[in-house]
Amino acid sequence: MKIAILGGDGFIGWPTALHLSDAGHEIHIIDNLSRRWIDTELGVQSLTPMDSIQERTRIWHQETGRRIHFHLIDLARDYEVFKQWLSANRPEAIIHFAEQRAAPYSMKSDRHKNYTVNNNVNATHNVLNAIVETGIDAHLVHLGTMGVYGYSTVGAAIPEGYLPVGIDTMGGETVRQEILYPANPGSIYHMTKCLDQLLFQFYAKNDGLRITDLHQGIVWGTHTEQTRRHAQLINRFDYDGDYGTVLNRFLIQAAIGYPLTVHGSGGQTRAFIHIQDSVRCIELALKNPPARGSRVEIFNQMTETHRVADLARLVSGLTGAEVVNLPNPRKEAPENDLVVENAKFLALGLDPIKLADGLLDEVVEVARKFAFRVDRSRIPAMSAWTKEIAPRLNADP
Ligand code: USQ
Repeated sequence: MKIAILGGDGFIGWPTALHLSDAGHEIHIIDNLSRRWIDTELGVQSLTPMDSIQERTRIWHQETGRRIHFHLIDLARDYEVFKQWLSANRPEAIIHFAEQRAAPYSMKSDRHKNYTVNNNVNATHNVLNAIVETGIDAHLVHLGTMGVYGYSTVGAAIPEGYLPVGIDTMGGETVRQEILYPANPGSIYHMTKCLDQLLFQFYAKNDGLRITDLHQGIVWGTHTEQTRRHAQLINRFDYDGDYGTVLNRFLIQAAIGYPLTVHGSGGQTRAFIHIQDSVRCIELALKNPPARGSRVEIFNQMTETHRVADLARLVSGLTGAEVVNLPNPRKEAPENDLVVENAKFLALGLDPIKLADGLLDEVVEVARKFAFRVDRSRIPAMSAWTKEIAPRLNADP
């Protein structure tokens, strides 16, 4: 298949590009390199040393003989350029990762809120608009988030996108139908993914576009089978207070002797998935497109749930790291339960990698190898969800 990977230079985009290229597909990365610019803005860098996208693709060609093409296009701002590219190249599938993906970054200031909304919503709408306008028959696979649901459940499992409801009519009958699960975002970033869902629903209904939305949990790990093949194919690995996600942060903190930064009591329960499974799920979704004219296909892309405090205990037990409970920069429930249905990917053959499988050690090893690159002052999460929370944050645990 000819596949366009929008945001193919990012944390999941890059290993996905390698995985699908390895599987024999023709890969075109479209990226505005914004993630690299944000590193510069924040004054942080990936724990792992990353080469330019051009150099990465050169090494991939040298190692495998396969080419990954790179096109520098800003989807949110260069609609006409993207439309022309689409019209000339006519990919059979488009994978859309091209959004600002950090909740803390999206909450930093009014400017960051505006940027995240403008960038994410425009990028998604431009893709949909351009598919219709060029008339190409591409399956769109979007990386969404578990965060569209909110995380509290009332003992019931979160279904894969759609909630069966019964509506009482005036005539006393009960009509059964399935609705999009009510959106309940916890940050501006998560809110943009909720807005994306409505855009998808409209374009599937109005124009018959074939769309798959992957509601993904928190990714952990860094290597995939392909990124291991050469030092210069290494994936990015974020540890800072804005872009580092909780389990990877704990593993890096443990590796450099920094206390594990639990927000509040650590009673927050979240869904998780290993990066290798993430790229496998994307391939499974590509192989199983919805029929033209059907509703948006939604998968819950996660393999297990864990409480933040339990993860800290696990990492501490593995490494001897100290655990600290910090004031929570976020406005979120101090505790929640979370049960999630994920039967669809399992039925398609996903064999999940679990925390218990021993790959945590591998992440600690990577973290130890590059520990000299860590700026400890960038570890605390300093982006406050509200003006009231800001003064309570403590930079130095
Ligand atoms: N947390 C800590 N200590 C830390 C960092 C985070 O206790 O040092 C807590 C947070 O307060 C939160 C939980 O861990 O309760 C998860 O935070 P996170 O930064 O790991 O994940 P989140 O902000 O939810 O976002 C990440 C990705 C996002 C993706 C989302 C999936 O950045 O792109 O959509 O995970 S999900 O969480 O399922 O919505």
